[in-house]
Amino acid sequence: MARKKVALVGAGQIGGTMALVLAQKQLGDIVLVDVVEGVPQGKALDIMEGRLSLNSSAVLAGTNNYNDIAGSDVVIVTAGVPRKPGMTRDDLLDINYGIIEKVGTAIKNTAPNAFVIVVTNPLDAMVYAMQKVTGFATEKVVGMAGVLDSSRLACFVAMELGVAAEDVQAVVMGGHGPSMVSLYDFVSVGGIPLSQLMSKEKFDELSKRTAEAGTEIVNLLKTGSAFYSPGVSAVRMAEAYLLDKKSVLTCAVELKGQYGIKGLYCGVPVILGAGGVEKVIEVKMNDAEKAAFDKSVAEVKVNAEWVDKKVKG
Ligand code: TXD
Repeated sequence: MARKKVALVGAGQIGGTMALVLAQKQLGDIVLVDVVEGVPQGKALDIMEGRLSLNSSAVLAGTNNYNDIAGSDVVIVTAGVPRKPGMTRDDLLDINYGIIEKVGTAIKNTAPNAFVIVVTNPLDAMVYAMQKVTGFATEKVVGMAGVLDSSRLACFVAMELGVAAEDVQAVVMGGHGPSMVSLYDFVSVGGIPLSQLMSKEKFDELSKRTAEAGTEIVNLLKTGSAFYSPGVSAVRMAEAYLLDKKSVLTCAVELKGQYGIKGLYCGVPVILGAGGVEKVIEVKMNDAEKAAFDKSVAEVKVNAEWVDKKVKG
């Protein structure tokens, strides 16, 4: 069976992190694409030279030419500008839309069968734009945010309870912004419902930290935003597709009537496998959670309408 091919469009902080993790997991050969001369080439060669210690035979290449995306099975897009302190994700809307338009056109022309994972912020708007620009089936264009946000909430719960991070499962839904919704009843600690281990008040504190976790890291780093946890989160989605894992993950996908929403991308639990988004899972929320989800979706809708105007030109 021919090796799979993964294109990483954007070879910056997240792109480089994904390249290393993908090489370690040997999920396929990797092409790093960027507009900056030398960066994708240098990062690809650097990881290649580490393959002995990585115990990996993955082949990596770097390029400044979009044509090298050709034939990719998966394309993960981080091309864009990250936040600096004081910026909101929405401040990136205009500049990153322009980049997504360029990159989406290249993907449409060179990798028509690819599963496209968008990471670029503001996430819900950028993945919506990617699907519009490529015209790909919505099942093959998804956004990475919920896997990261759920992982952040799970991390804070694990830290608070003093338990292993991999034993905590959590679900964060809605838009990738301050209005994201952390679901108390959906957190399990080794299969034990969180409500038996932590008060709702304490959970609400952790839920607030989760919604602000991206900003917390931007303020610490000062030069950019989080990249290790976003990188491994996007790789987890690519792995679900490439290995047909049927993973249950919260991803930004287009809703077609589920949750009473049509034609909008936002974060909900889905099954990811070789068919891309194989199923959208409609979970039952309590009234407060549903109201918070609807509020978050309303904010996503504002940016989607902005994208619609841009796409229509
Ligand atoms: O959960 C999430 N979805 C978010 C996403 C989590 C963290 C960061 N989030 C966003 O990802 C962030 O706000 C940015 O919009 C992207 C990428 O973040 P990263 O930290 O990787 O930014 P870098 O290091 O600046 O890398 C971006 C690269 C950089 O090397 C640019 O030269 C390149 O993108 N770039 C391009 N590559 C290809 N084609 C074009 N047109 C292009 N323009 C810039």
